[in-house]
Amino acid sequence: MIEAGTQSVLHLHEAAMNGDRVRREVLHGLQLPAKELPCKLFYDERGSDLFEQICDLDEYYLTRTEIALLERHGAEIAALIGPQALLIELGSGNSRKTRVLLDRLAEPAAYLPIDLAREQLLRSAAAVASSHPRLEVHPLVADYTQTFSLPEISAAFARRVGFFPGSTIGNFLPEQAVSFLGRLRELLGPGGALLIGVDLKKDPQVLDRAYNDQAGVTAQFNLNILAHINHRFGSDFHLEQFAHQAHYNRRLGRIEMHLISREDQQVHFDSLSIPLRAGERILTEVSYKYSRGQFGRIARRAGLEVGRVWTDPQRWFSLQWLTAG
Ligand code: AVJ
Repeated sequence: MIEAGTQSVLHLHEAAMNGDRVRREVLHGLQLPAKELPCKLFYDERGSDLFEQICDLDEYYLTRTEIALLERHGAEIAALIGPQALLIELGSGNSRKTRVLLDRLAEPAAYLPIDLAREQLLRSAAAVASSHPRLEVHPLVADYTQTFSLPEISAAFARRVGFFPGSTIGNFLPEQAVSFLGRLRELLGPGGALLIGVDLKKDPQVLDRAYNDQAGVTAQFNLNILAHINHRFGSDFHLEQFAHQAHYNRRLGRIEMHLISREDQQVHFDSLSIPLRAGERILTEVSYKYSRGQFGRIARRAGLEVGRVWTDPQRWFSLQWLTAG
């Protein structure tokens, strides 16, 4: 616990991280006929930093569109959330969007940001705590894609409200999205609600540009997953032997991001030697783009009811208010 004056403002919680499970996940993915890596491994310190740079790119319309929606409809959103809410943010990153929300809320009871990137989580939680001295801030280092439980909060709160911005829900396969949202509904409990950012279907050219920026930041972000894995598991991926590729798969309605092996090569992971052919791909991320109808069906299958949906004039991005009933 970190003390500020006589007031305790920041309580750090760490879920026991199962490093071995992540290792097995990576190993499994590299041995599949179509190789893949878990996209949560993008976010080490450097990856989180690169992602923030992506958010500021001209081509990456998602972040600025979502922030504009939060600003424009903040009063209405705050009224829906109501006073004394416990705000739980999934994948909080730098908490830029949270501030827009928190600043409009009536006496929020506590803020519980969850993220895997420990240092960034602590930094942004500390910043929120110092600008909101009456707010209890409970950063939780955890992988929210796995089961986790919420820490005890001493503040009394009226309801739990989840905040899941950025369209990170698009990283799940639709079936996984249903089960994830279902678990989230249980976690939020009766009276709970979820404010979620959902990227919408649009001209594939706009999408291709958003994931293939001119400055090459997304390429660096994609390649960094290999550096992170090398650092964490002692493997020997050579980053210069891989190329970034991202494209919109119209049939599946999703961006697919790959790393393509530039030549025949062997990668060593644990005691295994993994062969990669020239041109072979490793799938590093999928990012689904939903129509309002498609996402509504996913939410309902998870037992959530779709309330207000806010979109920008171009209908590129949506913020949706889902209730747990
Ligand atoms: C943070 C998962 C929403 O899918 O758009 C950005 C990650 N990947 N550029 C997305 C990402 C490539 C991003 N999410």
